[in-house]
Amino acid sequence: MKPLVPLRLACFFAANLAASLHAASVLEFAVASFTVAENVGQATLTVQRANDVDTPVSVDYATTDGTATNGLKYTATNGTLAFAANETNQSIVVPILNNGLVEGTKNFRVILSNPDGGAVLGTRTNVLVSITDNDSLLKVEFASYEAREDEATVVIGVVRGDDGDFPVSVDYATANVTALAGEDYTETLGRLTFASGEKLKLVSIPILNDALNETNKTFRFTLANVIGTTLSAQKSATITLKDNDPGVEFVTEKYYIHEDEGALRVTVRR
Ligand SMILES: [Ca+2]
Ligand SMILES: [Ca+2]
Ligand SMILES: [Ca+2]
Ligand SMILES: [Ca+2]
Repeated sequence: MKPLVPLRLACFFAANLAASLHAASVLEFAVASFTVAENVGQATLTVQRANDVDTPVSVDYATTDGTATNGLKYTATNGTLAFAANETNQSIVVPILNNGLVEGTKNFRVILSNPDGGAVLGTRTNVLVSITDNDSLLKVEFASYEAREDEATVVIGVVRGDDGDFPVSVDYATANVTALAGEDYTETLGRLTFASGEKLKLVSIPILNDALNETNKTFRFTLANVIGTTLSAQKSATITLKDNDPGVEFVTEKYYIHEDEGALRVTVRR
């Protein structure tokens, strides 16, 4: 009978130890992945605790780059979450950075570490945050334009497709194909600057008329050196100048004459 009391004590401590292990605060993210649009300002991530909620505990957190880069797509963030007694949820706020670039979805992680106060980490020790893009490409509005040579100008549209929160600028220039600058049109070049929110810019290119009967001629209009967004593959347009001058032609295709008439009158029309 002598060992009875120590055995009882041992059982008592073992039961208490098991209970306290079982009841330890378990800290983890509420979700394993989280999606946020690049223009919403911030991602708010919840860390939750289960089991023991009476004990004050804490846990560290830090972001780490995936395909998203700190300073470009989000702002690196770290710190310590302190759970007071009876607190079951804490939030981590990570600033998300908008831009005008077309880049697809990019991601980073937020990772928990160093649980303190007797807490342990659950299974969701990190969360993958995916940042969706909201921009599309800057382009020439149409791939081809037509104008008669006696029209004063041809007007080319340049359209931006990004969300428009930032200024965008791009170079433009004309180039000869069969139409020649100075003869068929006036060389036109410069840099367009879109203000925030401005979606469309128009470029007028002067057309030069002449009295020559010619075939239709073409020249190109091309964008380059964009800043603030991403340039489309549709960065050029072909402009066709349609001649408006009649040539010289016979009034009819066939003429008949008797061999004894001596002369034939052939009429030519301009
Ligand atoms: Ca954007
Ligand atoms: Ca973007
Ligand atoms: Ca003409
Ligand atoms: Ca002409």
